[in-house]
Amino acid sequence: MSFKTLNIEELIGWSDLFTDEEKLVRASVKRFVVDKCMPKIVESFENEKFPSELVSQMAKLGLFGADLDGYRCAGMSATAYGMACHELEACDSSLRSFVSVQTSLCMYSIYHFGTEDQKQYWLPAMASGKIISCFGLTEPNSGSDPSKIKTKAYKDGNHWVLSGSKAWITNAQLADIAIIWAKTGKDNSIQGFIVEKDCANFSSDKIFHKLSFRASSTGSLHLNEVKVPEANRIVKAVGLSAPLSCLNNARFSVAFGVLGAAYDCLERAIKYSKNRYQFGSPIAKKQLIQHKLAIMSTELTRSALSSIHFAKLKDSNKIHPAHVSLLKRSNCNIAIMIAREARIIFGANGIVNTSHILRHSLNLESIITYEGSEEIHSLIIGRYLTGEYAF
Ligand code: TGC
Ligand code: FAD
Repeated sequence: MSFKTLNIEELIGWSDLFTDEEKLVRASVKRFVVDKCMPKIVESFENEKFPSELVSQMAKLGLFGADLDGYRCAGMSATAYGMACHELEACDSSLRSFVSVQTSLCMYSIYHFGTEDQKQYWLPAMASGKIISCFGLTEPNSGSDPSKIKTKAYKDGNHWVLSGSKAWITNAQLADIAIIWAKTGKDNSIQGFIVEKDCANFSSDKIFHKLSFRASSTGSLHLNEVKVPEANRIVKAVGLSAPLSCLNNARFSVAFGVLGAAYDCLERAIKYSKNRYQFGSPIAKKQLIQHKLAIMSTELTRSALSSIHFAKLKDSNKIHPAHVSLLKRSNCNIAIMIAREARIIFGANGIVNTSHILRHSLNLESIITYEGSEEIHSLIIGRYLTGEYAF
């Protein structure tokens, strides 16, 4: 009997759901990843060094500010941007995170809450990759609960004076500017500021010994009476809802990204199973291996299709924070399950960096925590379903 196998792409069957532009974005990013990123990633991960030399090419692909309109941004659909994140993370989460932070957290903060002057000044330079940014919300004693941040800002003439520390900040050591969230005024309301790296008394430390996100720059930021001009206050970024709306946006890119890591693990696991012989036949012939592949591909397909559904809602401005929590939580759980199963299929070979499996798993261990942990997203969904606050 002749039998035609299906690849993952055919099984998910999502290509007809993409517009020509979305297909083009995905194909261009995939080509960049295969040609330029994959040859570097093993070394970057081992040397704990983000491959900064790729930034200008990311900018040329329109990845910075990808889903924003104007200001030299590409104005892509949510699906196109999501698929760009998918392809980047098929190589390594650090590449997607770099883009999520620059685009969905920092450029979005300025785009959505900044003055026209701030947008004109910062966004084109950020879109071109000439200005790199980081997003400072988390503090050493305030992670899941950002309402308790301690960083303070007070007004002094035409300046604001900021003091405090931020922890676990992606791009901390690479960034030219940091979007810093601080408490202001008598009511302690949260406010966003653009802090430039050369400001006096502003410093950063690298976090060493990470076993996850080793190819990403992660660090702390320290502000000791840092003077920031009034022109760098993000005027409309007031209240906790401001950083939380930036998080909504970035969680969406994370949700698409992690499926790229899962896709890569599944594709490699299928290929490996066909070439690895044990007990006289390829392990692909073993029912227990096929069962794993069936579960992995079923869950990936479900996640991929629901991601496209929510991207369409995002494009039509109908997306709700509960949708984003559902998608981020579910996709991360599925991705980590797929990466772990792929590692098992690879046996001992799965722990070697050059097999690209365990690196994905280790990165996903961070992603299940950052941008709202698994537990926090359960509680967000639970709150919307019941009306009860259980944090
Ligand atoms: P709560 O009382 O619920 O809300 C305070 C105000 O915010 C509004 N709001 C939102 N607005 C927009 N989007 C959302 N998703 C929102 N959720 C709530 C809300 O309406 C209210 O507005 P107003 O006008 O009435 O004041 O706030 P809460 O203190 O109870 O906290 C809610 C909770 C736990 C959900 C929130 O604190 C949370 O999401 N915590 C997780 C923190 C987090 O995700 N941090 C991420 C840091 S950045 C990062 O990890 C980057 S990793 C690198 C990468 O992205 O690649
Ligand atoms: P905690 O909040 O201390 O939580 C510890 C555990 O308790 C978690 O399992 C959590 O789910 C659980 N928990 C907390 N509250 C509850 C509750 N009410 N009920 C049940 N369980 C609960 N932050 C930034 O601001 N900018 C960045 O660029 C950034 N990049 C990051 C990059 C990496 C690689 C990592 C690992 C983190 C990054 N973060 C960043 C920080 C990230 O957002 C926080 O780690 C995350 O919000 C969780 O905070 P925490 O680690 O302090 O954990």
